[in-house]
Amino acid sequence: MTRTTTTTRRTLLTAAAAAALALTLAACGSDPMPGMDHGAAPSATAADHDMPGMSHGPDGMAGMPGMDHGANGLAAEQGGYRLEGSLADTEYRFTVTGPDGKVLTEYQPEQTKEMHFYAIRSDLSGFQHLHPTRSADGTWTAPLAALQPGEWRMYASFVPGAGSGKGTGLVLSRTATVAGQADPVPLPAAATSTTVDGYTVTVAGAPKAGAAGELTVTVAKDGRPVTDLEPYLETYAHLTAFHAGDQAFAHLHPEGAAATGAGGGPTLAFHAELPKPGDWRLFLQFRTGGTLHTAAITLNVAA
Ligand SMILES: [Cu+2]
Repeated sequence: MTRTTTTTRRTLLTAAAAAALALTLAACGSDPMPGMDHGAAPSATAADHDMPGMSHGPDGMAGMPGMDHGANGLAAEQGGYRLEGSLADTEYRFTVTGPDGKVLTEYQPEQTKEMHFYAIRSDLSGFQHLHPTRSADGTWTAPLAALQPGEWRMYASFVPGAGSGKGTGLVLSRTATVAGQADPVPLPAAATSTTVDGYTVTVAGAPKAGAAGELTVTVAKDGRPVTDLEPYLETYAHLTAFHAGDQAFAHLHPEGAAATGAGGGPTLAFHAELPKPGDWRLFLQFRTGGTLHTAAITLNVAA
């Protein structure tokens, strides 16, 4: 018979909802908007691995085999749909090939658009979000603003209107290199608020990686709540996020009904499900007086 050892039961207090985020307040540095930087347009070269004219190749090379699911926007191919693209100067031209090997020409609009396109540099600077045009043969053209030299990732977010994945949203991406000396922009420290065009944007919520949570965003101007947000893509704010390090992508959808008329704000709630811990760069886009504003803020997501 052995003596029973005394077990000390330690109750670990889970810091359940430590209300305020464990985020450090930013040094309030006015976030540069590199995407809007129309400085020296570097000559771009098509990325090494983004060879145009390879649209019918069977699943080879690019793409991330074995990462069909949960690729977080980092794969060039998913569910049989494959992105091919090339960058020439600041124009990114691309196609999506469907499971049948043919260029996809049918799409289901989401948030009013058949295609949502994003570009971001590997240091998460230079965010661009645009809606390319499609020609009858299925080729998309995205006219980008100036791209600083460096490694970029181009994302196509869409809902196929044909094929086995019809109706299921996909985000595919590829990298592209812009020639020139790349000057890395340090990722701004995690913060709870930032300013853009005179608006102060405050983010609250403490999402955990891989778990459903909520983020709320409050918009103020001159110390007063903003209540005249206009609909932009059927929402009062469009929120996308990119993971520091690997550029994983997330689109945070607003909770509640679609925005129909002007008068949104000041607080907007988003369903947050960020798949990985660490820093994420959030880009919040909202419209007032016919002008689109893009606020950028870093959010740290706990494991
Ligand atoms: Cu879009």
